[in-house]
Amino acid sequence: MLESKLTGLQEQAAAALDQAPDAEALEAIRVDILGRKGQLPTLTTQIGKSMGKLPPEERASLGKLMNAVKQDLESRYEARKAAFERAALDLRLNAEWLDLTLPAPGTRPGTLHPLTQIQRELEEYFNSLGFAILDGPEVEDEWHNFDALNIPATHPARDAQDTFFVEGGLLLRTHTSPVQVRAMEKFGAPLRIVAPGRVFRNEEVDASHEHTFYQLEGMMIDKDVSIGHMLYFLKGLLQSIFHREVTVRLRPGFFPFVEPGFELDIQCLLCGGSGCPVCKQSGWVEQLGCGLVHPNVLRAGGIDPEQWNGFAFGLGVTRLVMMRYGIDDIRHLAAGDLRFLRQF
Ligand code: FA5
Repeated sequence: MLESKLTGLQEQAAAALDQAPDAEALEAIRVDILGRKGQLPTLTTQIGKSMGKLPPEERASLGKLMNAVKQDLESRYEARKAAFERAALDLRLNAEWLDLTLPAPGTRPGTLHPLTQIQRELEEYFNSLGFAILDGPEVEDEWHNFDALNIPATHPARDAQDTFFVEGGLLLRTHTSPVQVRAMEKFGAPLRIVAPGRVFRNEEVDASHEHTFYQLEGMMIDKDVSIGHMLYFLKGLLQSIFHREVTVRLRPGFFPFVEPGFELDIQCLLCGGSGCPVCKQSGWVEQLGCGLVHPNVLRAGGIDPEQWNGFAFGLGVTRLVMMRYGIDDIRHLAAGDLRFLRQF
């Protein structure tokens, strides 16, 4: 009677343990059958109590059976538990598996900054027309930045370019025009040069004004150079950058180092001329200053104005980049934000 109860429990518990669907269910079955107050301990206590009444051989065989059942169920439990643990480990290993022999994912190639790209295009254009490309110092002296360009210390034009002065009478160049003077000093006439570079002004920063920006200076000195020559090169320059017709406007402009002097504006390509923050609602964006080189400047550069003349221009490369790519705020170009720069 007690024996059959024991084997009945064994049969039912063995089936439950073997078929437990997961680790949680298995644990619940263990508690129900093998736990301290589980079915097996309860039955064994019951059997223990009535054992005294049994003849000794029966007592011994019942005792053996009790142990065998307990061992059987415990080992089934352990086996099932180990199977679940192995499966969980396999799952994790599969998910976390890493092939260290695979080649590393390729690094993304960088791109040139749009300013560099346009600067190179400009250099290529002028180089193809026989202009040399020059560099000049960013920390300049007053002579090259102002005096030699016909802007003496007392001249009000000095105020037009709010200047960062540094120690020792030097300054951060406010334009690339000092390279005109350095080129004349070094090479004399005739001369065809362009000089790209960074310039600095103590400016109020807004959508179209930076305190640090890029210009490209151009100068040609030869015999009988006219405004017609100058316009030929400037139109070619814009054509080479925009690859399409752009509407330009030439208006008189005052720069002490040219006579006559002009400012060249292009119709704003961001708003098509209807007005926006970049063109300050005017429809036009100032791109460059230009004119025929003033005799005083030729003289300062050691060139005889009776024999030679020429034109010069100073292009705002940063503004040109804005027009070319439709960039609506100059500050994007200096910020170094890769999300912005990766577009180019
Ligand atoms: C000059 O700097 C003269 N040196 C140009 C020149 C050279 C005239 C040779 C005649 C002969 P201006 O200050 O206008 O001129 O600046 C030239 C260009 O630089 C402007 O047309 C504009 O495109 C750009 N520019 C001027 N100020 C800023 C600024 N704060 N931020 C961005 N671009 C600017």
